[in-house]
Amino acid sequence: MSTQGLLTQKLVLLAMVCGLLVGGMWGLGEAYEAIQVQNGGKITGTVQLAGPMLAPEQLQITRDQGVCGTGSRLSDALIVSPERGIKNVVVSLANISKGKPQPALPENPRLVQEQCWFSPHVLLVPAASTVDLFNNDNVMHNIHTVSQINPSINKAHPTFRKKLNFALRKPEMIQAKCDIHPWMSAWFIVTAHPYYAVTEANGAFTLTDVPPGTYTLQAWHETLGTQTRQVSVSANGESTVVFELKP
Ligand SMILES: [Cu+2]
Repeated sequence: MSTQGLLTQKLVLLAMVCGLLVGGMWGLGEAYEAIQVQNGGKITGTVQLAGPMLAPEQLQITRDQGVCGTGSRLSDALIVSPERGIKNVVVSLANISKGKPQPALPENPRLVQEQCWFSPHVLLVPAASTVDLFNNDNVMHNIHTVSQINPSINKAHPTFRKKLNFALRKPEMIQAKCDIHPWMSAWFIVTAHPYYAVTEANGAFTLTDVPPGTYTLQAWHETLGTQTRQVSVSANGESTVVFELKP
């Protein structure tokens, strides 16, 4: 082979390695295949707070008090139940390559702005979906995301436009803020597959129709970070996992 041919071959190889590295880092390139799942199992469990009890942060309401309220409001970033269950933790299978299809949604995933608050705080969005954003307030909002994979969004949401929408195409966890009301915060979890759950107020989660096998189960919380566990799922079986997140 000529020197030039060798060089070309090396460059192609380098490009492939870089592509794999970047793809692996962001969870891309691991194509998910939808199949009919038979004898799927269930993973249930809870996410709990370990260590000292934590109180939610107090957020000061500093603008548009007529609509937004006065004083302070408790953040919904970290909500711990009396039994130490943590709400709004995203629990997902990290390395699943095939399983049930993403469910057909009756309507677009929706995020509502009401009394200067985003609801829900954590929204699961199947990749390639359109998100509907509602302004139920008589004040202007603005949605601002800073993302790495999807285009960032920065849109004013005046009161005369009840609904805005935008597409989120690729899997990524994206924080949304309002530049006008800096206490407003929410998360879009754009998913490549349907094995995602957001924990309830008591920290509970359930994943269903998981093909039998061994998986890495991941729990992610915006301030407490990520924890993973290996979990085996048997045909028609139920596996239970308890995560303990520490500050
Ligand atoms: Cu706002």
